[in-house]
Amino acid sequence: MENRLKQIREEAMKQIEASDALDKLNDIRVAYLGKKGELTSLLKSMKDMSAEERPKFGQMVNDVRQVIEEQLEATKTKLAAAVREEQLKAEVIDVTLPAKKNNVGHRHPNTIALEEVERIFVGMGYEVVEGPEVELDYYNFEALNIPANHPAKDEQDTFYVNDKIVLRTQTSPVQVRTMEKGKLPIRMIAPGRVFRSDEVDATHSPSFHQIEGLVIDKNITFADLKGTLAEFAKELFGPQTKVKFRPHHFPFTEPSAEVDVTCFKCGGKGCRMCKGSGWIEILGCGMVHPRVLEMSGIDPEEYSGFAFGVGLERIALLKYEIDDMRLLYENDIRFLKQF
Ligand code: 2NM
Repeated sequence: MENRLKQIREEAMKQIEASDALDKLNDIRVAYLGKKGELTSLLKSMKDMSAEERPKFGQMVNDVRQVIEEQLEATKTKLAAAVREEQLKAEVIDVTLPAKKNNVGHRHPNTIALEEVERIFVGMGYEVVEGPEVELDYYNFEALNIPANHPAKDEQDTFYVNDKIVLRTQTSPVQVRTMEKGKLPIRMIAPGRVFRSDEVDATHSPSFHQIEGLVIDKNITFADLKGTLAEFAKELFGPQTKVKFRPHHFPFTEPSAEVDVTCFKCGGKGCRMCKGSGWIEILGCGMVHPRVLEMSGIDPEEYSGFAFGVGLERIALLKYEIDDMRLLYENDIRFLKQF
């Protein structure tokens, strides 16, 4: 019996040592320590022993059981550590690999031009004010001294929501709303989207952007307007830039003018950019019509002011030498990332 016990112990130890997986260890446990295992059947055969032999042998069997259990436990820990080690090796991350390239977008040429214009006027003390794109006929036309029979009010030119509501055709309604509030003086620009019922081509779109400016204070003269726009042109197109005012007509200003700047490409000699003339038209302006001031509750005897409007796309096309406005709206990344 004792020999058999020694044999069981050695066999068990050998098998445990040779096992290379956790489930094999469990098989060994069942085979030796389980209900029908080797040690259990040895214990059962103790019934044939004498009373003094029995406790001694029982103790020996228990010692062997304990040794096997301890060895199983130690091997289990060792194997589990090995499995974990394998997992870690398989999941290893090479932190020195180059990162996945993150495609960062960038500003649209319209946005770059807008921020440039805003920077210039904010630098001169102007506020940037926004307003609704869907506007009352009153703010878009009537309050700007545009009469009911004016061609700009034709459905050919203006998108009507109904007979009182339009998609704004300029951002001057924002100026009117600001004047109505009654806080003077005013130094503001109103950038934003405007709508006109135009066919799409290289220089037209039914939806484009304008930046309009307005200054109202006591003793504002045409000289202030000229000085302001001359400064603006120099900041936008370079210090050599000169401006030229040509008489024009707008219903909301009197007198009114269109403004040309010397071609920033040829300096005024004449080139492809300015179509040989040396001048490029950039904006419309004038002294705010006394009736416009009056309608918004400002006394034209006490206050005067000037206003101007520039097309944002026109500036972007000029500044970045883009020859077709449609490119600004197609969102082709190969185009957009050039600016
Ligand atoms: C332009 C040209 C001239 C203009 C007028 C006003 C207002 F509200 F004060 F009457 N805002 N903007 C104006 C004047 C706009 O765009 C070519």
